[in-house]
Amino acid sequence: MAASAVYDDDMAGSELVTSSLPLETRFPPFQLRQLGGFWFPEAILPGVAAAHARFEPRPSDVFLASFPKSGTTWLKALAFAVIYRADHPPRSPGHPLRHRNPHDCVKFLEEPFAVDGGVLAALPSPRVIATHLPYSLLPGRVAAEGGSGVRRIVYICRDPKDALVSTWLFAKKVVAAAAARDGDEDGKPPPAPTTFEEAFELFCDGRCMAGPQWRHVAGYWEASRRLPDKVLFLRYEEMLQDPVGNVRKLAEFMGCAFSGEEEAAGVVEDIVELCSIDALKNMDVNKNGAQEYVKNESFFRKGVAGDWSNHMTPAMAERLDKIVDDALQGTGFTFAPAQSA
Ligand code: PAP
Repeated sequence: MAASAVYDDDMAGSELVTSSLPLETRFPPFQLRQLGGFWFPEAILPGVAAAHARFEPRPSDVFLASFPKSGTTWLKALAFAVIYRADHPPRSPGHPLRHRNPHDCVKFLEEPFAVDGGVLAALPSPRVIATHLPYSLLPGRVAAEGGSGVRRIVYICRDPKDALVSTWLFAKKVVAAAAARDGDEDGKPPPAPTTFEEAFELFCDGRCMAGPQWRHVAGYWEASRRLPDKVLFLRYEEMLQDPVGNVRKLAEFMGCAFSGEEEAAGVVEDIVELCSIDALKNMDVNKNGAQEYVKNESFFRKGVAGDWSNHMTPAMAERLDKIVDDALQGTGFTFAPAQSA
């Protein structure tokens, strides 16, 4: 299928020839390479190759897909809390989400060690696995339309202007964390963070992690139209407006709808509360813990729709909206107008 064909174009044997891929260095700390029409941090490409070559999906797997900074952490928390609620009732003091960051509860398919380190293979079924890969670059065994069939995929999309702002602010934190960690031990000064204006231009050109954002969204949108039972398409802004309704939808899609007793006991509301940005932000692990490259607190900022207006001029917003609208012509998809922050 197309995904594998695109990917194979950039492969030599079973190894990805990273150095042959187009390079973008203007978005530190990430050095991006272009693969199959999308830009990725160079460091994850071995994980992408491993996922294509050796990942073994199971029929019960659920994949959580997103463009970065579009609600991934929230979706990870919600899906984890929903699917494992029998073992981990949302109110229990020992719930894993009270002691581990959502990124430690749900791993990315393409992250180092996920496939080749046996991290995903060691998980009990049903597994919840995240990915920032676009639909066209999912391993054929995950997204084969026909044959063994597409696995269940939940996609979350967000207004590109808010995703851009969130990405830029997050990248600054990663640069600062790298500088604090490495100092100038290699004799080179730490990379200067990109200005917002530079990040905006790169984003408009599709040159950002997993960009172009609109093509990422359109791929999953089209798949969700073709395969509504296999691909659930959620919007961050709608989840903010109606978290309970969206969590019900998520549970039904994952094959574990809430029972009448659970509804009556308020389990849906408990999950929404457990996974709310305020609750997660205030957990000790998210105030003081860290991932390898950044503090856990960096994943929780405002969590609202429309914060772009505090960082972007109306002219910039209009320009990006037009680029996105033009690119989405013919897909039947539009971004709903974002609310004000
Ligand atoms: P990732 O791609 O690095 O995993 P991701 O979780 O997709 O990041 O995006 C982070 C955004 O989600 C942040 O948005 P902001 O910068 O505009 O504030 C973050 O605040 C927001 N976020 C994180 N957790 C939640 C949550 N529980 N509810 C709502 N928004 C959240």
